[in-house]
Amino acid sequence: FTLARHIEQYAKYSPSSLSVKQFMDFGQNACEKDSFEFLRQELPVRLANIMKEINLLPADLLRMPSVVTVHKWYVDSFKDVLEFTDKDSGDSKVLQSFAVALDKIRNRHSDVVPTMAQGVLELSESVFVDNDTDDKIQYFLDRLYMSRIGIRMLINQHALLFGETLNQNKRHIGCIDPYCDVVDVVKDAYENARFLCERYYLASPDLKVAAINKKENGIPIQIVYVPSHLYHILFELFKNALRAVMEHHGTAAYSYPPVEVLVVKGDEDVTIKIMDRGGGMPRSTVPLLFKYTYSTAPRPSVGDATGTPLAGYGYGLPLSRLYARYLLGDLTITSCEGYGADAVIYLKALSSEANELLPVFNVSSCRHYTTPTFERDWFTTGDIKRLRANRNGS
Ligand code: W6P
Repeated sequence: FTLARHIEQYAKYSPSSLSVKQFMDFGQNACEKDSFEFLRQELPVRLANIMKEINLLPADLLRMPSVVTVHKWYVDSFKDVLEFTDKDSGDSKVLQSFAVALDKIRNRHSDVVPTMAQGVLELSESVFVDNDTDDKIQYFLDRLYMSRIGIRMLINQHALLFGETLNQNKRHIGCIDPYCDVVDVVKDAYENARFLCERYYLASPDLKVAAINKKENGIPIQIVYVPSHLYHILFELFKNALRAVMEHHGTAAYSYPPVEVLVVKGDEDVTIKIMDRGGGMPRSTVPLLFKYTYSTAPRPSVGDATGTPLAGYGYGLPLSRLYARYLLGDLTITSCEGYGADAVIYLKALSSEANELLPVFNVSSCRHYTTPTFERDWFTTGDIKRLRANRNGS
């Protein structure tokens, strides 16, 4: 049985999407053997599904050294997990070597994001990237990174629940906090973003938080969630908001308008709205904020951990939106040009509804790579001019 055949075999299965509630039940009731038996099937399924898509990338991109490297990591990890297919799950030595293998896999993939960014950069420096290719890259990276978030979640849960991690928060079930206090995470993320802002601008806007918990009056807004994911999203949004305010008002200003945060718990959603008065941006810029092939500042090279404080929108916003969407939430940005911008994070209020959103490789996802984008069915003056120009062969 060749590697390619194994990939075909596992890619026929769809990834099993878990809810936060299932992660909790599993964390409280399952033993290491159960977890091992689940993961040795589920990890190859998730890896094979995304590997099928790597193979469909535009040929130019697939040739880039960084992309070849990332592809190789997936092949190696897929092989590593397959080693356990026929092992005895009752043998504690097997369980121990599985834990070691997972740790190795996690470390191997730690730089997937900057390495893919490097690959995209290599591509744009070697050939002209047309819109079609650009769309395919966007589609693929969203799916690759979402797949990666899910795989790392599974590996982290196994490691935290059955590994010998010391001083772990007693309340947590793996990386899930059953009583994740949203306002606490907001304040924590703001304080750390403010620290960077102070270091760079020697000043910073204040934070104003309001929490509305109508249904459970007076009780803090708590959700069953992965606090590290929420922190990641909030920290990114605060860095952007603080920078916008500082740049818009100038570093010599006497005072700055605060960044205002509203946290509201409803029946279906917990909504976190972050409002800055940083001057906003044109409406046409907003969709670009979520593109991997767009950045307002040159990106630091791979391995450069220093970066600039409050650096340009690298992959921070598209990744933050993936973290929000991973458990069926969302992230939107609305601009009021000349005034400021609002970022809104939506999270599921109920853990039973917070299901993993995972990419599936099938006929439909395959089509995204193989068929060119649709012909436009809305027209405007500029399009007609471009059409005439094309017809004249210019
Ligand atoms: C801006 C640009 C931006 C991105 C993300 C969050 C907040 C803001 N504010 O001006």
